[in-house]
Amino acid sequence: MNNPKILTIQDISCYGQCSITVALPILSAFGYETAILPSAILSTHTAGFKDFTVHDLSDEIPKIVNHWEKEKIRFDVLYSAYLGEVRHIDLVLEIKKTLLNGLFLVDPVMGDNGKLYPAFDQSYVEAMKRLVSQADIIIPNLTEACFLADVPYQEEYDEAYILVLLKRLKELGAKQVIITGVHYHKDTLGIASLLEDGYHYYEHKRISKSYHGTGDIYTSAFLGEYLKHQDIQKAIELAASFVVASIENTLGDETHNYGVKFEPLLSQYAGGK
Ligand code: PXL
Repeated sequence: MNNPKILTIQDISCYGQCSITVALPILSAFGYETAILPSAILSTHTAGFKDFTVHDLSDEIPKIVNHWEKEKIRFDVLYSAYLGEVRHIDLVLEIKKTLLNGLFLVDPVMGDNGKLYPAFDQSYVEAMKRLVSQADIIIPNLTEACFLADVPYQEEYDEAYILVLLKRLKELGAKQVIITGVHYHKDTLGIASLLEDGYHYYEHKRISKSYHGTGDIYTSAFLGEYLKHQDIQKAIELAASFVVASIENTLGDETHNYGVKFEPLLSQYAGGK
């Protein structure tokens, strides 16, 4: 795709290195024009801070979309991630119909480590199933895959368990499914996918410390790489290397426990289109 115009819909967490503050710099480093539609403004992300503030933007979104429609603005890529409320999911589905002519990428951000994030409940999971059913590519982590597939989350599992998840997510309607944070061995981590040409597993180094926001970095880097190379398997691998490098760049700084320091790596990593 030449000069794709991207729209990303997700929250603005003002502090904490996630969502739009991650997606924009990464996609910009690839050289892509990226418009934003914030679902809500939060003081921080919800996973590691107490008493965060939330200002919902659901009422503003239809006004913005109406204006864009009048201006005949259209997008080649729609990338949705952390939204916040069921209403946002319906708005994204509407925007897909009216403003998108191209790729729909959904990162169904809802939880981690077997649990939903504080803002979410089962009604959000059910709505998210409707969103992923419309997607060309979805990138859940293992927790999100389990909630979407109605499969109990397990710490220990084998390839057969992951294959069930992948197949169920494809049955929901997603065309290609990529699950992050899958491990078959204790010292490695990897990405399992069910793509147009079947099942793949890409294994990489496991770093024992985990940080917030790495899923957002992964999906944003994946999108950048996918648009650049038009090769989904290559994008899966290159995005994983970027996340590993970003985590390694953060290890050792004990004061930094809310996100990862990916920014210093950006100029070398993406290197324009
Ligand atoms: O990194 C995903 C994310 C995005 N936005 C908000 C979050 C989280 C994860 O916790 O809380 C508000």
